[in-house]
Amino acid sequence: MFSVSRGQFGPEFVFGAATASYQIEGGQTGGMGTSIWDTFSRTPGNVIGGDTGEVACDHYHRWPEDLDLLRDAGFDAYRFSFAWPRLIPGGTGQANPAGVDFYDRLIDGMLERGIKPFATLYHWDLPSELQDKGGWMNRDIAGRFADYATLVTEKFGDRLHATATINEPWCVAFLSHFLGIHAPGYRDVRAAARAMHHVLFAHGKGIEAMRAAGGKNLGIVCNFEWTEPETDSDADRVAAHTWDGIFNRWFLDGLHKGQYPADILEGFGDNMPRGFQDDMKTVSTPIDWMGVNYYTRGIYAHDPDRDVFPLKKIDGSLEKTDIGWEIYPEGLEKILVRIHEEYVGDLPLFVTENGMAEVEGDDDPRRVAYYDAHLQAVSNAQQRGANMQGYFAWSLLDNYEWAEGYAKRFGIVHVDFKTQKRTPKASYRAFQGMLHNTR
Ligand code: IFM
Repeated sequence: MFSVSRGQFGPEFVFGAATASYQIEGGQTGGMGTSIWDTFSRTPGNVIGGDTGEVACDHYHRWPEDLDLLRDAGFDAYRFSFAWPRLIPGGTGQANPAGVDFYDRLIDGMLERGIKPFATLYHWDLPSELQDKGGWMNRDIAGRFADYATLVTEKFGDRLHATATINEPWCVAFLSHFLGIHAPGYRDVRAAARAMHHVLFAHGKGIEAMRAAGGKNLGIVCNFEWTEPETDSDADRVAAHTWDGIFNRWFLDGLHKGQYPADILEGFGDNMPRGFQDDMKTVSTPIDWMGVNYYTRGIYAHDPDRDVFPLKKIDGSLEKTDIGWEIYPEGLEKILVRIHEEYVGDLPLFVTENGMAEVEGDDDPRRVAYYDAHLQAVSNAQQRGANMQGYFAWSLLDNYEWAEGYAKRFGIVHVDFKTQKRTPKASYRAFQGMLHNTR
């Protein structure tokens, strides 16, 4: 049971659960194209256990059961993502009819159950043919993304409650092009600098394209981390500030102030795409809401052995989740209040992902406590003036956790990957209890 109550968030507040296409769909059929995650995951050494998303949760076939789970829990909304290669197999050109049919059925299925569709256009499954042309390193991606955004708006926009362009642009750009942990697995400062800009430029072009096509309620979903220095030394403070710049300020400043932080631009140096300044008006094109994904805090120290961005992550001392992330609900309140006070004022904010990896099992009391504490943090931020409009649990189902494969489980519903049987966990019951109780 949660100690928080539905009523304390206000009558309009939206509760939902989130997933992403590659992590749950499987069903690589019906003319679907391949994505960077298909090839990255099949390359030995990239993913624990060599796991791929080929079958995942088989949501492609089992979606009615999954939507029933959302409805029965009492969720108001479902945050899902479109697979670009399912809708446009090569990334450009005509729509794939079987792909359009699938999302037609899925969206209509939500509406029939009284669930609001919150869509994301891009949750990391880039069509392979676009990667062949340089992917996020190539400025042309912005135009291709805008075309895709237009197609989605024309086919589904009238039935979508809200649409986000990109999920977690930091992961798309830095994690995948500087740290090399996610597809396409680059470890290259020039690749990263380009991707860091092009992902936000594509976001802006996507918003413009959707608006022109009549799309409504448009936003972006960023992940944020509360960042602290290991010690009070000047060097550690600079290190933490730099990480805050790479992870948080780059996206907040770019989207809401139309400029990138000077310290991070200095780190990227002349690797930034020439003339990027001319794109900043597009990057900061007004949005209707902002999504905040939050999981943990990060502690950073100076690292003299590194040339570009001389910092390193320090292992924190707080209780950790099964993926090794510290549990720090205070960070969510602080991030939300910071975004409200320093960046967006009254712009509607949603927590679009929050949750924890826990060892396998249906009884997950630590996850119940995690959700309860983070929901309280959202409520506190609301009391402190942030215009909080909703909260989405990550995730509805145990699913494909990217480079961690199927070993790390974030679901409030257990999935037996051999039989595909779904079993609600205690955390699902906790949401159900709160959502059915209108006090
Ligand atoms: O599983 C991911 C999701 O795809 C994006 N946000 C973080 C989650 C947990 O790592």
